[in-house]
Amino acid sequence: DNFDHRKLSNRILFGMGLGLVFGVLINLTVADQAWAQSFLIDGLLGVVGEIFVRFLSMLVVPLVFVSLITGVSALSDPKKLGRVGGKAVALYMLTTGIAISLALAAAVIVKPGVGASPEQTVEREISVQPSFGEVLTDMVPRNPVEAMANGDMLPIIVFAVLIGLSIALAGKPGERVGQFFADFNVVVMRLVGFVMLLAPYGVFALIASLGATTGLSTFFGVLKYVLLVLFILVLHATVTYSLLLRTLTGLSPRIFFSKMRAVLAFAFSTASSGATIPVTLKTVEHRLGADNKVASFTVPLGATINMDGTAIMQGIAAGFIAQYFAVDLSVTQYLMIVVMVIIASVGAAGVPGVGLILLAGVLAQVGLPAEGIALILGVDRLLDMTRTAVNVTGDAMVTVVVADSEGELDRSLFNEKDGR
Ligand code: DAS
Repeated sequence: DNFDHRKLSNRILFGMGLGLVFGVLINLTVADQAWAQSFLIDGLLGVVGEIFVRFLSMLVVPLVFVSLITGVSALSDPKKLGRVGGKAVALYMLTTGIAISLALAAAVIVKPGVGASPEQTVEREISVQPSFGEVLTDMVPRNPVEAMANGDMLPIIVFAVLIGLSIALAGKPGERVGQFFADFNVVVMRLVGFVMLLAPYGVFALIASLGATTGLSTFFGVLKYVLLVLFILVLHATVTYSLLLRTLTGLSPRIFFSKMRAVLAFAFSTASSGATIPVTLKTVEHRLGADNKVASFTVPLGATINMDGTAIMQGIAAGFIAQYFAVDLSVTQYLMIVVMVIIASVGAAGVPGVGLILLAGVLAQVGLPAEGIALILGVDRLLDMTRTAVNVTGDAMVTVVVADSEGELDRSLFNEKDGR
């Protein structure tokens, strides 16, 4: 590794703190002045933040493609791949099921939508999410290069797994190609390290622009909704994941979360599970001890199909909107919401704001007015950042559990104090 993780994590958190102070200062003093908007917010902060997110996104497709081929081709037998995939999908569905159930229970008990008075709504185009059948057919790329160009994660995963499997079964030529990808993987991982060195500056800019552009007034009318989503997000991440990690592996959740600091900071700052994949992958492999054979598959898969944080927001938002429009949801409708949210999270790519767009499909399924989304639009950026951090935490936790169950987790590295 080309840097000290602990030092970097602390510098990233410092960058976030400084960014928040700087952003709030701008918000309280000059945010309403044109020069501040153009030079400071859109200029300096916007440009630095966007460049940082692009550097991360630039690495996602090459890293996922190369590490997945490396991981799959290194697997002793393809049956193991099936077990790893099966366990990962089962755990991803389990944690998302728990998440949406917590969310709906909370919405029914707390009733955030009753008596809410959100700031005026804005119209927004509502895109329909893919049907389950489309999600399945879209998994097979018509043209793998097109899938890579569009950053469609699932077809890239399918293509890379097939390549990896054929390398494992192709004898001598396979060995040579496998070695090439293994070396390439080391190179791309090294590049991830360099990009991570930019992180303190990148997260500073991203958090500062959040602080500078968030109008507190948008929160007042829907504060119960915001606080309830944040509460359930933290509850799910700390309780559900800790319980699963402890009961399924006996490993310490405290060590897990302390080593996940940098990943959480990236996910929160970028609000994109996809862009955070390089950092999630590097962390689960080099600090939590999960072997690439497992992590290279479960991390990109999780970033795409496992979105517990998103499920929590969508469950509470559905409850909020139903209550706001005084619609009494039946048990069947609640079950429909659970099914739709889980399907929506499978098809969604881990990019900023995707949870809110998919919410339209969930609402439509249970006959709730899609314009209800406009009620919670203004506060969604902060919630998106937080739920993305939960999404990636779930991906990392499941990766550690699956790796451990396959004997592919270096427990001594997991328990090693930080600072490697
Ligand atoms: N921002 C999405 C992600 O990257 C989550 C969401 O929009 O709900 O996971």
